[in-house]
Amino acid sequence: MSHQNSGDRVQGLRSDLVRCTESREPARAARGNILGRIKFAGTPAAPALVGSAPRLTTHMVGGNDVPAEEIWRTDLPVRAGTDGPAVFAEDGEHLFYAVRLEPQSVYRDRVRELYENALRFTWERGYTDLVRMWNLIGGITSPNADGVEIYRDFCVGRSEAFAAWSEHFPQLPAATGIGTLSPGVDLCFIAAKPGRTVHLENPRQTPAYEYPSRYGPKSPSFARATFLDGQETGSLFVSGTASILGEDTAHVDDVARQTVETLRNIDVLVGSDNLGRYGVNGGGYGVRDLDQIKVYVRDREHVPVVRDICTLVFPAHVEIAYFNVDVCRADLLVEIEGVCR
Ligand code: 3EB
Repeated sequence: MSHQNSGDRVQGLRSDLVRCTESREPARAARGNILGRIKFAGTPAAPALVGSAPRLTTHMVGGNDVPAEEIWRTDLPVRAGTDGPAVFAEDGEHLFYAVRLEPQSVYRDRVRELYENALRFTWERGYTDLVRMWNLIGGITSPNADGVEIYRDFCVGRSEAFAAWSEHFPQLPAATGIGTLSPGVDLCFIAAKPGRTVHLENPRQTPAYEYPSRYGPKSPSFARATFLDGQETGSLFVSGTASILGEDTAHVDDVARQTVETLRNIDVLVGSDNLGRYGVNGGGYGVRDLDQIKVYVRDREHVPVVRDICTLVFPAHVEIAYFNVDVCRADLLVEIEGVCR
């Protein structure tokens, strides 16, 4: 399979990650039509159409931190709308879909329903290939009303939905599963028309969907990265990545070593050897090619050390947003995601 030489290239999908200040309205600055926005805010809010573009709001910014917003743009004309409580926009090549699940005593059944509705909607509009999903989960490592950790509770419902839709969506995309600062689940994703995606695993890590049951009754449903073919070189969406080797957390209680191991995991994931295994041509990437970076840090006092390491590794011009939120295992101190283009 070649992803470099097809003549008929679809228009690209671009994103910006911007810090929000009141003096700067980022949405008006850049060219293109807005497909979707993810606002990392100081309070939770329902998804909404804002200036006719869908926006997910998630409570990830506390105290004195500056809110951030990720904006997905396309060159194609966009049509936006609602699907019950969900908002969406599509450009004929890409779909952005966002929905919020209010706090539940037990999440499983409502997560399954939410995901099934989303998958049905996506399939019916012809976006057969999932590209990138974000699962932003309040109280992610706290117990639900039955004493089950909310992340594990969530994973059961998500897994059941993907099982029910496995004939339509046989492959899992890149994803993030991370904590937020308020109860409830914020979900959004990007899907594409057929034939442009390749989903990748990491040779250093057990596929998440094969994690053993000691990490939860149903394994997490995601791939380590998804390549989306497009203009020029395409985009490689890197899932939330942590200091996991095989299926085990490495460097418990050492945030600096967890950060370095996470960066090494990303380096191998996006490298030419790994891309070659999946028939994704081109030179491959290194961790320094990661852009639109989000760094999630569990403990506020760890932010400076994580920031220092990231500042050394990533080029100065790259946008990096730091969020002080829980990670999905109590012993994971840091998680990093981004996009290589
Ligand atoms: C891990 O590698 C860390 O449940 O959607 C990363 C990315 C993680 C996505 C998800 C979870 C998810 O298992 C956690």
